[in-house]
Amino acid sequence: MAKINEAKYIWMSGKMVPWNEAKVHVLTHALHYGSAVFEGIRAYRTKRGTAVFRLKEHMKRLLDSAKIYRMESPFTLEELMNATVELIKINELDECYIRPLLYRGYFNLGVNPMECPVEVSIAAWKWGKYLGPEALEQGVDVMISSWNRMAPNTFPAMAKTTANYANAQLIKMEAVVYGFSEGIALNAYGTISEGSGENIFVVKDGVIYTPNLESTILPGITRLTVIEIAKSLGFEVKECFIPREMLYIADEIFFTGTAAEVTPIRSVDKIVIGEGKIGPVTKRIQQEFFRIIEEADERYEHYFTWVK
Ligand code: PPE
Repeated sequence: MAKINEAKYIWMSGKMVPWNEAKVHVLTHALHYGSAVFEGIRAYRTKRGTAVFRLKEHMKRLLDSAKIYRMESPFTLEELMNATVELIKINELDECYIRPLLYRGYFNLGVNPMECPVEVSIAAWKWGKYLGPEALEQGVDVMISSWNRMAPNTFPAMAKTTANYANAQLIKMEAVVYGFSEGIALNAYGTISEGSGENIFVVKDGVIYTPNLESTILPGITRLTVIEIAKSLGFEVKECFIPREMLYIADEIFFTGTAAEVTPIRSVDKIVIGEGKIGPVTKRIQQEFFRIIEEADERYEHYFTWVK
């Protein structure tokens, strides 16, 4: 992977700070105890200008994640949304990935985070294809991880906390070391949860399945979008528990995520899925996803927050 594509400014608790000066103290609470929540958002260049995709839903999820961890955001939903738009403008980005972070800052150490101030940063930069340049067309090869997702009532999966990504890193590193693009984790019940940074969908006999919220997943905003798109195209979508072996006999499988967008999976544990390339249902949904964004389809106006 190439080095991060530096932009000019990072928004830090209300100020536009030059990229190289956007620093924290080494005793920042979040650095020691995973006391941070974050988001990943994309802004796209559409035919009607640059727009942030589902910004409100992402910022709501950020504040929900904070609430679960008893963190009070010093900024409102509207302030965070406005800061994001201002940041994209000042950096003169026409498309980018956006990373808001709410974290416990510098004051004292010890597990109890309550006295540490809650700080907020938002960064934006250009980020290419998450699972490699050919992933969207060719599909990716994945493995079932030997690591499970968190058990219920341990680390809440519905909170997008940095702490959850310790588990995600174990899943991702194992997959990469073994020569795969990504790992899929089972949950504590032994059924499918999600990839290290993506939700998962399975197509079997024309029906689309995706793990339910009880399966230990992040409630993905791309997942939600894809469910809406699939239903609008006339597909039946079932949110349910999915057994591991259902992946092997699926007609198609694909990942969804802000970074991964809609990425087909062509093999799992070296078992070829369907024809071993992007399948017709995945293709239809992927095309519709990118069409809505490229055209900034007015029927989906609520998906877009305009930058210019
Ligand atoms: N599950 C996990 C564990 C996850 O991290 C993501 C996003 C998703 C599902 C999909 O959620 P959504 O983006 O709302 O559709 N992962 C983010 C971070 C990836 C990273 O490497 O960092 C992302 O895609 O931005």
